[in-house]
Amino acid sequence: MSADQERQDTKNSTAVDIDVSGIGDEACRRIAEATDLSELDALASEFLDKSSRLSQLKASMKDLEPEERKLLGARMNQTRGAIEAELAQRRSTLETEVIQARLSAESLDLTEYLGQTTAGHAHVVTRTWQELEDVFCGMGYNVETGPEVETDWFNFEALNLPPSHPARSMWDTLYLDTSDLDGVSDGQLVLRTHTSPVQIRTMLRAVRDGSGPPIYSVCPGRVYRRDTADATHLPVFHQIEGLVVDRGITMGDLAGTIETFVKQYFGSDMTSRLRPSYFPFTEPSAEFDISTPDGGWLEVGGCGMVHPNVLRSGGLDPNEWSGFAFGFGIDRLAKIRYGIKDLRAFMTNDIRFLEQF
Ligand code: FA5
Repeated sequence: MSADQERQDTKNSTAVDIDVSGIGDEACRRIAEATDLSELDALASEFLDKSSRLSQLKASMKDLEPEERKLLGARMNQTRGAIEAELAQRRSTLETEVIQARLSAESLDLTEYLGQTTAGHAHVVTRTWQELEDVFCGMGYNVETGPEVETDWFNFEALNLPPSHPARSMWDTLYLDTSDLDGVSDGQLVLRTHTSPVQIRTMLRAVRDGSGPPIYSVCPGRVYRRDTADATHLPVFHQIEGLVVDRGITMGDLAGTIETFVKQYFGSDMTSRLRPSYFPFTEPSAEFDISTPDGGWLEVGGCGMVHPNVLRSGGLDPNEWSGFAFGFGIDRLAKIRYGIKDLRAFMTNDIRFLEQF
């Protein structure tokens, strides 16, 4: 090869090399500046397709010396690799940006700012429930719970109310449709009409786990009746049940407990009285009333000495143990305490009513 020819080839190979670097630099710069995926796709085909400048340069290398072709070929592959890497990195950045933009466009702002900074508080019935628990816990009572769906046995039979006992009509009962339940005959499941079934559950559990008697417990909870809502009745309301079982418990203990509770909850100038009444699960039974400032009396709940048959249902020997029980309506108590005229106000969820308490 002549010196001239050699100089010419060197010039050619250097020119190709410069072009390759220039293309690589330009490609990387434009890829880094691409603002969306379609622009990136266009750049990928501009710089890597068969018709790209790199491919054209490759074709023009056929006239170079093998050694130079090899060197430039390697350089070209390197540049191609760099462009591909730049494309992949930019693609991943742009894809992440697209996802983030979609997420922030689709996210819902569920905070409702009403321009007020006051916190809410528990419903007045819930607060009354909690206050009652506190009073009885302060007197040494435990808090018990029971299910709202009860068996006929717990709700009635174990409480000395066998099937077709006339006193069952004292509670307008909601029965559950059990036709889909294997082995449960109709009329066996009820929405509990009172919290008294928890008396039985408490005694049975105390006997089973050996924790009692003595038993001093209260059970607040929701109860259900087929009562039409009016100023003094709700079909779904709340009761608190009290149960004491110990040795030598008398009606005097019951009266003293009620009086202590009334003074603790309503104030020391309030008093209580018992009036004879009838409940199948207590004998003797009474209604208890509290005094009103105008000298009258308000009925609050029922109570009495636990019937021997009820103690037996709870697994206890009535010759050894005696006890008293009481049950009253939490909603009616809140009504008296806060001077509310109509029980239905508790159910309306009218914020103007609720925020007064
Ligand atoms: C009972 O439910 C008895 N289990 C109470 C009891 C327990 C007596 C232990 C003896 C021993 P009664 O059906 O009277 O009794 O209901 C008790 C209280 O629940 C009532 O005094 C009243 O305060 C409240 N109450 C009854 N029905 C409704 C109603 N529909 N809406 C709101 N409160 C009610």
